[in-house]
Amino acid sequence: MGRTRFVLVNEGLCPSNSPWYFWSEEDVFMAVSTERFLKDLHFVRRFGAQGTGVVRPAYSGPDLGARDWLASRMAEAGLAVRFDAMGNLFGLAEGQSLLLGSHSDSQPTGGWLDGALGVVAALEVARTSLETGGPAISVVSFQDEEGRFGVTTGSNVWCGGLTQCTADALTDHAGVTLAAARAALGERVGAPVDPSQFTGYVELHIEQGPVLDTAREQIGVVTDIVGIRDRVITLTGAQNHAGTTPMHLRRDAFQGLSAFNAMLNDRLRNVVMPSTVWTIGHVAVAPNASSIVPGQVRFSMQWRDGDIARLDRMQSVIDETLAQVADAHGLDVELGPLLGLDPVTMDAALQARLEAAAEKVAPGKWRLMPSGALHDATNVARCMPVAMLFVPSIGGISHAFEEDTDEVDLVAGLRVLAGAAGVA
Ligand code: HGY
Ligand code: MN
Ligand code: MN
Repeated sequence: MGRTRFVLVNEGLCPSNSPWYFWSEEDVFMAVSTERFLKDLHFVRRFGAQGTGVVRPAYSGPDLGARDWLASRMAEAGLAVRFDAMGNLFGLAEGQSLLLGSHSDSQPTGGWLDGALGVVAALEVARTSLETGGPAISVVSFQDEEGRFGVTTGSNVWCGGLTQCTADALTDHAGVTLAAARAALGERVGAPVDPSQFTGYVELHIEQGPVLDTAREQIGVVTDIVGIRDRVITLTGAQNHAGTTPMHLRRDAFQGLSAFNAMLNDRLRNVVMPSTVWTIGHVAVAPNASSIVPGQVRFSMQWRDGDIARLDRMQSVIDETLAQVADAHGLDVELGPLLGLDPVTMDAALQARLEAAAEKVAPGKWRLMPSGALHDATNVARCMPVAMLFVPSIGGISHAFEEDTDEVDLVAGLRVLAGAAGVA
């Protein structure tokens, strides 16, 4: 798409003292530069690029490389750059400002847009606002949203949901502590960034689901974000010879996990709604050898729903089923710390600004919708008004190298974000 200069002309979205105010409504323009936005978005993709996706786990070389490059672009735009102790990267406007952003770390095998889209779009809106004398806009790329160490740890610590001390003790699946990993930040770390300098937070993100793509719509204005519970569970039995140990004498940890999973799926049916999800996404079998009865399995147990009471009921079913399986298979159960975030509702005023901008940019092609994915906005809602908007994920695919979004939809998301931020 060539360089297109737009100014979004409309009451409330483009101040009447703007030089473009006399344009008619159908001449929808936006001062943001779609070319510069897309160029930056494809540039950040290079950090950790693998096939069409990225491998940019928190504190890895590619993650820090991307953060350093984003910091340089923030500085070029005239924003004050600051890394906090967790590695959250801020581009700060002067005085009170609206905060826009997302995260730039990725899943172990991540998509190129998950998080990065929101950070680069925020940067484009902020620098356009500086160029056009618009409102004060700050930018953030939160660290470890993808939970290498837990659940959205960077924004969780920043908004006071998790102490630095507790976070530092969290480990990744390889046993590396967050404290050891964040030491790689080195001299980057500056003074803490006080959340009270921001009037609110708006995050543009890909939907990571099939709703918008299936409906051929461009924009989702988020109404609320589901809650999540996540813990690592270890089942320990007895490692033994796979040829000489009779089946009825085995204390096979993998058989225990297999029985647990089957019973859980059956029992949760009475508790869940169609939108409820639960996942065993990470499994480590020890010693993981063909001729050895598994003595131990360590697995992640994650569940999500929009209702706290249902999350609690699911936890009871999980705990009861674990106890029964452990008893039947002669296994010991070790429960890791229960991590989680409660469901949050978006701020009505900020959401209304997104709705108005969506109606201008994508009339008839936007909808209100909940978020089944978790986002930093959940944590940020602890300390300021928040709102979110989505653009479609092609095929509903995310957390995979195939993740993608049509360029025209990426630009629509940028324009709605700018419109809601009052940048024209
Ligand atoms: O898992 C999530 O929902 C987010 O993409 N980290
Ligand atoms: Mn994300
Ligand atoms: Mn993600």
